[in-house]
Amino acid sequence: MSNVYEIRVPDIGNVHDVDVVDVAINVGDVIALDQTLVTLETDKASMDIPATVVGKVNAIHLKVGDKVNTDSLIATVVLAAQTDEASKAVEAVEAPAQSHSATASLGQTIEIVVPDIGNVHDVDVVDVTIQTGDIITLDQTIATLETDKASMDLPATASGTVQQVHIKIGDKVNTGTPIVTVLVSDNAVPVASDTLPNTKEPTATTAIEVNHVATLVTTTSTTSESSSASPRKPHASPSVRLFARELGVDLKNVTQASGVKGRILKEDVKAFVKKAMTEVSSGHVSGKGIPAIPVPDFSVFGDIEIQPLSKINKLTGQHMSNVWLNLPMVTYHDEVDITEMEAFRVALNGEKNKEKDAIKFTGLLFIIKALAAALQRFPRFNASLASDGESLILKKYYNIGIAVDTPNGLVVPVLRDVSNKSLKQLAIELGEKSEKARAGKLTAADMQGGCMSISSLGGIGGTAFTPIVNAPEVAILGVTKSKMQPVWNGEAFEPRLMLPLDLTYDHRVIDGAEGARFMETLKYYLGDIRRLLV
Ligand code: CAO
Repeated sequence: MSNVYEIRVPDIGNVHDVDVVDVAINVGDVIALDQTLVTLETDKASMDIPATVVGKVNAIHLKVGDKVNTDSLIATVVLAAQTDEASKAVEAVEAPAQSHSATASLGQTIEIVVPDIGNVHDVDVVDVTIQTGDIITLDQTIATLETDKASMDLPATASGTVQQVHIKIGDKVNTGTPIVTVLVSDNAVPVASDTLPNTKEPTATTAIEVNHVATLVTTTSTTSESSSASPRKPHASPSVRLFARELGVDLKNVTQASGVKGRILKEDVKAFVKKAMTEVSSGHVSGKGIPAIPVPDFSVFGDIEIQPLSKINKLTGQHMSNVWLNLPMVTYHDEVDITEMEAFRVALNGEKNKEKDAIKFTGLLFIIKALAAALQRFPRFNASLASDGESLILKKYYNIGIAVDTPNGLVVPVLRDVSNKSLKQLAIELGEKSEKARAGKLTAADMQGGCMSISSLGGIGGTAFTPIVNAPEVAILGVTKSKMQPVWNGEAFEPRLMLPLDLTYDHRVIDGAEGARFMETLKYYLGDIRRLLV
């Protein structure tokens, strides 16, 4: 015998032009007995074709997307050792076929059983798609069985009402195991013997697997060419299903399916796991699973009134909770001397008040300008963390969100391109946006595209607070009420107008020293706003 061996598709029964959906080997690979070489798939079942010899792959004769039949050439292999049993296995499917028949007629109660699944035993039930009371139709998938080499959907062999389901996920079944009792109600047709599988007696261990998968393909494809009424399950080969199960991955959650016909590949499962791990390690976790806080019946303590939350309240609450759970936040407090800035602002308002179209300049406008200037010097503050936590998205525009208090709750309209706008333009825009906000007329576009936000409570009061970052932004500036304070100038105490500032930042992106430097820069501009002109 030549030491070059041709591995061919084993007897796959009564199906033709079966899709190759995965080729798991490359030329030059040393393959082991039973190692999966390729995966084939029909509408209803899939099978891994295992190596029947040990050796080095010399050539591969098919590729993903090809259609193959029994005996199609898969690969030529230079044998490492003669493996007679394996060789026999490829040809070992000559035993006489068994045949089964079943009939059902209207009004009759029948039991659908596991069809002849060949020489395999105690096969796992991995899915049961029906329940008592369901109306099922002929060919509808009612359960899925799986070995470590193949999976198959079991189709209904009659239409009717499910009276009792005899199996559940996790059970082990064999040929003839009852699956379901059905009261035949419509379209009940005899299941002809030639639509059930031919089974063949294997002669070697490898052949058992080869024959087994062939049987599964035959069983499922020939009885179920019509479309199934059950919802579509994730498509994956048995080896991928096994792989996913070992990792505890529910394939229903794997949305990426890069294989042929939307099939989930091993790489997709790996990518899913990697993403999940990255999210955990980078803090991108939802925080779900935290026990809820019990709410007692307060009415036992006195009168109460139930006030429904506004839509904005609920959305803000959800967003704030998500941010709180996902971001490690630090708040840095400081104060800045705005005595000169305030003098300028008052003077400006005095001049403007003489005009007809008087615009009110509040301190917030100066803070917005100073913040944009600081952001230009600290690009990490003008950034967002990529969703995989692997990179920073640096923004080259300077849009500032302003938290606005409205009767319906907190909203954050965004002032765009603030570094290129005058104080007057910003005053007009802020006036319009806050008015629109309070009238409940902000559009989604009005609130998108912010780089960093300001929450100003200065018109109300306060000495300090800890604002929550409006993620995916990475920082927020809080402002509370300015007040005159005695400040030591080296020789004496001087009355100065001091403005408290609170800088909360995402510590995954910004470290403490950078946060402090950012604040110093902000103070530098606010301490003498002429510096904004430089
Ligand atoms: N220190 C002292 N006085 C201040 C001040 C400060 N830091 N900030 C504003 N003021 C004064 C203003 O000068 C103005 O004084 P006059 O009435 O004498 O002119 C008064 O307070 C009211 O200012 P304003 O609120 O109308 O204007 P603004 O530009 O400062 O703020 C806006 C605009 C829309 C941010 C504000 O109206 C608002 O809604 N703030 C609430 C934001 C909020 O709820 N944040 C919390 C978010 S976290 O839950």
